[in-house]
Amino acid sequence: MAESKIIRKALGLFLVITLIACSEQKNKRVINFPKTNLALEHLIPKPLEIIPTNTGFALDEYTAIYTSKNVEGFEELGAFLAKKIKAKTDLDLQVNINDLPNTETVIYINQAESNDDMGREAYQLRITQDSIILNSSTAVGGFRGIQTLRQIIPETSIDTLVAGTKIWAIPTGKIMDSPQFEYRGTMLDVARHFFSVEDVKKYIDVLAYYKYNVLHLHLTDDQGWRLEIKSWPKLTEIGGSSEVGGESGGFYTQEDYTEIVNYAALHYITIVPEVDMPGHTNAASVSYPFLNGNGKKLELYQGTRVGFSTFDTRKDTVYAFIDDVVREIAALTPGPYIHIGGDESHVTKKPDYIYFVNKVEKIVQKYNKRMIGWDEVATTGVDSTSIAQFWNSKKNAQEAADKGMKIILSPAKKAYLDMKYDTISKHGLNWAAYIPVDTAYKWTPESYEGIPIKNILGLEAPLWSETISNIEELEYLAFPRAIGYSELSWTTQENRDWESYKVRLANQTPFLDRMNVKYYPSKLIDWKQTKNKYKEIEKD
Ligand code: TNX
Repeated sequence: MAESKIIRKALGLFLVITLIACSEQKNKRVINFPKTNLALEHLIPKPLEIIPTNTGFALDEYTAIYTSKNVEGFEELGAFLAKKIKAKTDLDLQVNINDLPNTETVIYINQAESNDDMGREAYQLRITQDSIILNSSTAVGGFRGIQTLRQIIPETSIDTLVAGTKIWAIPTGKIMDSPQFEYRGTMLDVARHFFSVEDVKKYIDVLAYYKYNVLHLHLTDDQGWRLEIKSWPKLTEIGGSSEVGGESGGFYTQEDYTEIVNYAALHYITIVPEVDMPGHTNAASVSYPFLNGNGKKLELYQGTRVGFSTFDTRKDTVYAFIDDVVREIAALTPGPYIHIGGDESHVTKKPDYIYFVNKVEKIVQKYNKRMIGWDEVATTGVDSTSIAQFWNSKKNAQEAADKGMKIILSPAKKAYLDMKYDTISKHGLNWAAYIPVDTAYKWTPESYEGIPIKNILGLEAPLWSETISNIEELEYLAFPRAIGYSELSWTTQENRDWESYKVRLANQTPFLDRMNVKYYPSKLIDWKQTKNKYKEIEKD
């Protein structure tokens, strides 16, 4: 086993050397490169270390992509990169062609153990005039590196001296990179308003470009239950039929959900499913009234109040129900986490709440998942292996840290994507704060509210959907702020700086336009003009 690994490595290395030698020989064209450098004004999140060498790699129709073979995921990375290069430049690059390449430059995505342990998502890019070598020990690291490469391919090509051939001059140098935090997420509330599989996939496309690795789906709430549970079909038949504002709701079949999970996995994004309980459960209780613990008449709810519903925490049948739900969801979810909500259970008595969270934690663990809950769960006897998501209470977050729990930072006044940008925002709420683009970026998760950095698993920016009902409205709130949170969770504090970020953010316009993302064109940013399509919003 070990031997064949060494042989494979040696062959891999040999291939790289041969490819580079070939490409050097063939690189006879005279190209007038503009002086490029790795100042990298398009890169978000900013990498750990960049060493520019001030020449250019010619990406053109004679470039070929090679990858390590027989290592899980690497060949797929080659195909992914080719597809994205096609979308940006219209070049059709070949991947892992067998014959000796008729190419002048190569991109090699190479599996290589690194000497220094920089973690699974680390990668290195070495760009010279003839080759781009992307090294990483894992496919996920390679995937993150590919996003960096996508970002440094210039938007426009330059003409060469050979009529009709264009090149994209990629700046040469070296990039060494790895993320600061292990958990870099956003959350989408599909319960208050439902979003289709296609909408979620489009969101994933953009998140992956900024190196996010988690998408948390808030699947259930008072207004709707959005995931088919085969053993309890009325959850979606009844509970899936409503949403905020009286619109028609919707839900994911298990096949739909699996499609999302698989699409996310192709982008090295983990789906975290949330079933919010014991509060926020009106839709479940309307579907199956024995679940209800508030003694009130049940009907579908289309408003936006919170805190009025609860499960009956003292009934065994309620836990049998939760066992089924968790079992089915765990079976559909390859990621390590299940989120049980636990927030704003205002009508659940405190001892009942504590009893409930501890019982549900055991169920989650029984199905080999790690429990996440909103910060209130830290006030119960939870295990230190469970995770608290800090959204509101500093006291709860500190209690979680004292218990040795890991914490996900999502403070509402800094990281809630559903907060309005300012008083004239078209969508959003403002109960926690107004969060303009600079406020969203200028805070320090590393030392937020005195939580020790060793307890911080990472960051998540939640997008609640009381005020948004379609993808354009989703994009208005999520972008550009989610781009800034990607840098807060990936890049170290020393490497972050608003003035630099502002320029790099302005440079995202061509990408966002190409992806047809209707971001909010905040006046704090001097957006690179492409198409003048934001006039309408600008006037507001
Ligand atoms: C608080 S954040 C909630 C949600 C709302 C959100 C709106 C949290 C754990 N609970 O139920 O949608 O505020 O901003």
